[in-house]
Amino acid sequence: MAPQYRERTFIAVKPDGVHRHIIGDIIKRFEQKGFKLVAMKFTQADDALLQKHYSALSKKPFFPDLIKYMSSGPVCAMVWEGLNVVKTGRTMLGATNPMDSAPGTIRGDFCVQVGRNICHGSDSVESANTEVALWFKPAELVNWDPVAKPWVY
Ligand code: RTP
Repeated sequence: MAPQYRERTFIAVKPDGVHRHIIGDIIKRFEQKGFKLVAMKFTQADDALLQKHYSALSKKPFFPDLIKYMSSGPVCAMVWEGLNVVKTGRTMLGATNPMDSAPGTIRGDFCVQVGRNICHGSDSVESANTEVALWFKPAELVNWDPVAKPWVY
């Protein structure tokens, strides 16, 4: 398949999304959009992993609370693939602060506070590649061809 259709992003349902039973809805949105799931893992992330994942935010005043929140329960970590999946995935999530997330987006539909904003999505292709490599081993990424592919592209 042409490389532009092989773009990948890292999406994670955060502990509040898991506790509120929203994993299925988030998967459904990405599937219905036409993206392809290539990896998924239900896991309790430790502080070391989360500190690496959010290293760019380490100087922010909310960093300790962010690590505490993200380690407060399991997360559902996923890799999704498809044309412009990084940018489109961010659009589907909505603005970081749910106060500004449009209705119809995941955050716009399911949450109210920035410190409990349900879902993570990579913000660039470069971050996506780093995050996928941080959360998954190469052997955990499944290469497969969905039957519906000719109708999406
Ligand atoms: P994420 O990485 O989780 O997808 O979020 P993002 O790119 O939309 O936003 P970012 O600025 O990277 O922030 C990461 C997460 O930190 C929490 N946050 N809390 N208390 C606060 O002011 C504040 N600001 C950000 C949110 O959980 C945000 O998603």
